[in-house]
Amino acid sequence: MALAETHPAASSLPNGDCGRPRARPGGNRVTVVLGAQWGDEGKGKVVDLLAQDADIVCRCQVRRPGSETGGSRAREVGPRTWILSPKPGVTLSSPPLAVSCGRPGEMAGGSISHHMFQGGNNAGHTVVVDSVEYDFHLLPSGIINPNVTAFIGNGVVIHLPGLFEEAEKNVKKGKGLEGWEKRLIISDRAHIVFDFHQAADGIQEQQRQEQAGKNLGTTKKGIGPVYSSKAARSGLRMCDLVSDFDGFSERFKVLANQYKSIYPTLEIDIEGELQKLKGYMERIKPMVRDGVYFLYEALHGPPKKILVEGANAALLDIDFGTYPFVTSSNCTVGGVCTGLGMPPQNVGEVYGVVKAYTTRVGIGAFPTEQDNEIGELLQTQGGEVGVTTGRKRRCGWLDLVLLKYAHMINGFTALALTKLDILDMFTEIKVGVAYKLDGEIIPHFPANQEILNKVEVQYKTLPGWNTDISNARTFKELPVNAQNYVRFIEDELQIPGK
Ligand code: 2SA
Ligand code: GDP
Ligand code: MG
Repeated sequence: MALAETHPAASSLPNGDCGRPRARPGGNRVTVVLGAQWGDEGKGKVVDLLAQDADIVCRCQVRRPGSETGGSRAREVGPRTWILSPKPGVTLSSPPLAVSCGRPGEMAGGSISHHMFQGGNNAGHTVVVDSVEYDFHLLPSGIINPNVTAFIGNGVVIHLPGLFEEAEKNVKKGKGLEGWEKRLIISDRAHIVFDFHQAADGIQEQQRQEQAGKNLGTTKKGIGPVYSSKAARSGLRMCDLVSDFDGFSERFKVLANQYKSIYPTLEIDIEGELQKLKGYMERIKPMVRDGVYFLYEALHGPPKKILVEGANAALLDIDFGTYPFVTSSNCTVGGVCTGLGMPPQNVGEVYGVVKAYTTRVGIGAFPTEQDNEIGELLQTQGGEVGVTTGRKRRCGWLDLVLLKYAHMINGFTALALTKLDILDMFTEIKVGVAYKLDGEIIPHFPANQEILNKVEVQYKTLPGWNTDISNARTFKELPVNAQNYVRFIEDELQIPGK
């Protein structure tokens, strides 16, 4: 596999799908960025890199050609190789893997978004643009760019007070968010998270703790309850809110009363809530559009570079994650089509974002977890704290069994490896390569959590590099042991090149 040696300044995105616009039979293709572990891999940073020249970032940002926020620039350095400059950060690439070893915040300046086709304000990250720190949860952070239109797809669940609070908080911090309402498009099919969904999330967690002795460790943002309402066909969507407020009010009352009967301690001021929702309705109405037609036009209109970003990650996927310790949406590639309303043939590149070690926030099995001083070191050096809840993230070694499983589901066409610099201080680094059960290697990533809890991990130990790599700008500048770590991951995962 050829490694990047030089970095000509040809400004472009790293692949054909998100590179320079050109007409495509069947329409434009979207470039997808997905978390490959338990979330917080640094998807935002990768999106920032890819978004430099993108026209649309889905959940979704529309960037018009030529627009910039003065931050990092993606530069093509060969087929499927990329480097980010000028701010530290990134990338040292060997196709199809991109390696990032910058520091948090430094790479910001361009658009960074956490959100898109699924999830809600459970996800979150901090973006630093021109030394101003913004917090994003539901809003795609690309909205900081005045030339960007952000699109929130139908698979996303929206808590309206949370959305406005997030926008207002960020507006106060700097000029970036001014006029954000004009740059946001929300699918009319997106479901609404009500305050009682959030309250019910808290009650459910308390009940789990009392009844089962443990909870799920949710963010209490109402994610489980609102997706339950959606599946039960009693949920309310943006199109209901903005079309006929009387009809909406009737259905809201029915749903609120259902919740009150399920959770007798739940207090809901139905009339007060409706009054507040009416206020939000007036503000949100101009942003609500038919998301299917919006995206269809983007896919079949003039050639565009479209970027789709997933919230959360493969192992938190409702179907493929470590159920029941998962979120309530599909964070894997299938969710792109159902969460935006587009056919699979328009899916182009699929980037799997992989942290150079593993973290998990919340409860659930974590085979390579290091509940010891190694884990503490990763936690402190990596600044591993939940952006939404402030919880410490649990930390452990990289787990290739898990990553191979995530790759089977997502079919990654490229990997982006982040936070390699956090491993700088280790003299030796372990990587989980197989799981054993009762002394026998098991050939798969188990679905059953009791089994996953019991597996014994087989590790390969690699020598560390004990060098500060945060200023490295090319793959060649990485210490040889760091290069070997990267190559080992590449070889093990065998993400196919093009
Ligand atoms: P939920 O709230 O119902 O989606 O929680 C269910 C599980 O999903 C996990 N989850 C997350 N894991 C990593 N990062 C997330 N976002 C925040 C962040 C987390 C935070 O960016 O740091 O601030 O705590 C996120 N959101 C949900 C959650 O821990 C449960 O295991
Ligand atoms: P996301 O949810 O996947 O977008 O990730 P988060 O933003 O929640 O967490 C990733 C954190 O790691 C962020 O604070 C990033 O700024 C930071 N980060 C991303 N890439 C790197 C890297 O290469 N090195 C370091 N030190 N930090 C990074
Ligand atoms: Mg995060």
